[in-house]
Amino acid sequence: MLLRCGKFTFPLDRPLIMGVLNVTPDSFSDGGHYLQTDAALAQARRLIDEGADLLDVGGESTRPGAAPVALDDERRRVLPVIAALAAAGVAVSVDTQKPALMREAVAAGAVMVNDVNGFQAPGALTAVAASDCAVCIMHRQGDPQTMQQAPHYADVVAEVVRYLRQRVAAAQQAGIAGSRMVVDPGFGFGKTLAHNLELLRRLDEVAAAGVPVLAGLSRKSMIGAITGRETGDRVFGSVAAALIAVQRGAAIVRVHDVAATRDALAIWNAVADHS
Ligand code: HH2
Repeated sequence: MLLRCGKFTFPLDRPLIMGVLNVTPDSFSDGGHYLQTDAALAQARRLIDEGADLLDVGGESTRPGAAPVALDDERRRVLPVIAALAAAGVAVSVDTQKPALMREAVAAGAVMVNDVNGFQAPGALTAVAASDCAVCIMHRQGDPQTMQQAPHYADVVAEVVRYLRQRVAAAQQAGIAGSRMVVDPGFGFGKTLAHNLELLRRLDEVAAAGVPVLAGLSRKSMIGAITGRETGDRVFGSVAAALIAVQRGAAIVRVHDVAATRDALAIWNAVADHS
């Protein structure tokens, strides 16, 4: 399986590490640390040196209860970082729900657009269709203001898979080739701990659709609920979760702790039979 991301082509014969770079004041685990462009670029360099294959740059927190960010503010936060990283030859993803910013980010050099809203906003699919960037289509139930109030599913895996299939079909209709697509069950987005665990346990069913799966479990509240640790102290739990996701078919893991994840996946890679 190949993933085409603009000028990059990833063979997906081993799991990829997507490093998280939040240029926000309020992200749940690294908010406020990298709001200045210089600080963001220094962190980006660290993540690449630690072994990230690509970086996901976001300017709007999606944590439960997060306030929406105006287009201009989000633009000011992420575009200079994306442009600088792209110029340095880094594969950059933009984490945004706004079609206007999707276009601008791709023009600035982003090679993936990661939309936690599954490209449902009017104009989102057309904003990316004509480019050659990859798209990450994520499932979520509800919006950040309400999504953790009462998540409900009859069968969380079946419903997530059905939704992702529909969005993949919509993306195909918009002219986006399958080789440019990634899907994501959206851990923590309108899901209880039991839903998240069920999704992780049965992630192979999400992967069975044949579209590469991205899993974002890093430092999330499910890790805290199980380990009893605060966000900054969830590295071991997060690495375990990333490893399980890869064992169950994830092609990309989205993580804050790149060095630790890289080592764990190096062991997995050494043991796995890729012949
Ligand atoms: N999780 C977050 C943000 N974007 N995108 C995808 N595709 N999958 C995810 O699981 C995912 C995501 C939330 O994590 P983080 O970026 O660290 O926090 P915040 O949204 O508070 O900025």
